[in-house]
Amino acid sequence: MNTLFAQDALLPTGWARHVLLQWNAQGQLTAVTPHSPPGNAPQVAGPLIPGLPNLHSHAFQRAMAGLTEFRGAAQDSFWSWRTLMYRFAARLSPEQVEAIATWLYIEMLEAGYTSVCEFHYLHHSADGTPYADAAELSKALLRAAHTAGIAITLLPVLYQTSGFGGTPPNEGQRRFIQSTAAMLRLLETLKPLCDTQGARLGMAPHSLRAVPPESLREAVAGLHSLDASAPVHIHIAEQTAEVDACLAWSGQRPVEWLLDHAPVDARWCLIHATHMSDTEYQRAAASGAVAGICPSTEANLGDGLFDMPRWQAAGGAWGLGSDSHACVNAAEELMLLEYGQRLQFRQRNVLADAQHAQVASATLLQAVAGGAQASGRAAHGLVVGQQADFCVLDAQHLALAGLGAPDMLSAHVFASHRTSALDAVWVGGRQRTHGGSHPLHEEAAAAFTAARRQLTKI
Ligand code: NGQ
Ligand code: ZN
Repeated sequence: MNTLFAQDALLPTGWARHVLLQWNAQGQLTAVTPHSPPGNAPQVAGPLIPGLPNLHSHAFQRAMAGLTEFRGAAQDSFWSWRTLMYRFAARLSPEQVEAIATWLYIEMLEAGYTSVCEFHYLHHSADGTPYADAAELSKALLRAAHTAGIAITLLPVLYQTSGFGGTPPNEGQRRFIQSTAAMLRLLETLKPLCDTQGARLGMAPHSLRAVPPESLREAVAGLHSLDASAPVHIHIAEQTAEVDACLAWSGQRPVEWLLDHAPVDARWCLIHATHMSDTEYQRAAASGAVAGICPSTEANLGDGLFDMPRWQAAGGAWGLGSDSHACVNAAEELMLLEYGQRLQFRQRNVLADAQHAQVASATLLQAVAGGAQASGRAAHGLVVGQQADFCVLDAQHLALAGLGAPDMLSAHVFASHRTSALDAVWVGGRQRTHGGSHPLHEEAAAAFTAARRQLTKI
């Protein structure tokens, strides 16, 4: 079955009626035709919306969601959370990583994400020595994505120092550390595996704190000689302490420094570009890079708020990530993003745009476009040539029943908080969830629970 009919579908141009979709064996849309008769095509039971690419994930952190919500110091911070996170990361086995990631990716599919960019830095064994197979944990993540049936962009992370100016790494970082040459070898090993699986391979210099200038240059050049269009992601300006340290080191703010010293363009994704000056907003947007925003994690970690109107006025692309997975729900991230702006500017419906008065439609379409760009995948929504990645809203859900299609999406984002109002999710033209649930839901949840029990016993 390579065809579907929807009464309503959210296309990049807006809501359309009576849409017939067709796709080929590669899962690529070959026709998206509004005002069509249904013909023999099976009809979906609710409005169709594009699947959202999740542009930032550290999968293992899903198993520690909820475990850092107690005060441990006079003033807890991002940095005290990070100490706990390192302690957790130090204990993980490859089997546990795979069980956590498999369950997480299933949760993502059930919650409206059809692809994920995995920012993967846990490379070595617990004591910091490399596994016999340097790609051991990368392979575990690729397997997890394959088992769940989510599309993946794997971003092996380069991590070398604990601070600006080449400060040596600390104990907690021993599983992450790699020479640039080792990273380039890892990329070469992974490229054919990713190609076979239909996964995309990119690379992520962790941050300017963790990667010295020469390594940054060499690693990006090495990646692009392997694949000229491969995505590059970097954590850039999440905490004000990081901005201050960068200023002390270089006399420049991190985004400013990056734009002056790296070939930043549309292949790049700036994760947590939270703290930017007006000039940085203008220049970063003009570079073509995507701003990777992670509303629930940025709130959870006390990062600060991104200035969306300023970024949008500068023409900047953006997308969403669930990062630490304190929340795994595409609709909730859209809600939190808008709420942050409302609280900041004391207005309502801040993120509606000229074509779409409904905030949910406007933000979903923009986040799909930016997310697709950041993941380096043809996942730009319901349009010919793109992957058939989409979700069917559950028209029977109490939060949605009886509404018109655009209002159903608004209710999905703003009224169905913490409940799933998705009936089915499709990736590359293949149905991954039925009645809101993945076929491996129970099995994967049990394996995740067992792994988390082992990890929290210590
Ligand atoms: C990470 N997470 O790599 O998991 C980071 C914390 C760091 C976020 N930035 C570590 N949200 O930035 O040093
Ligand atoms: Zn991150």
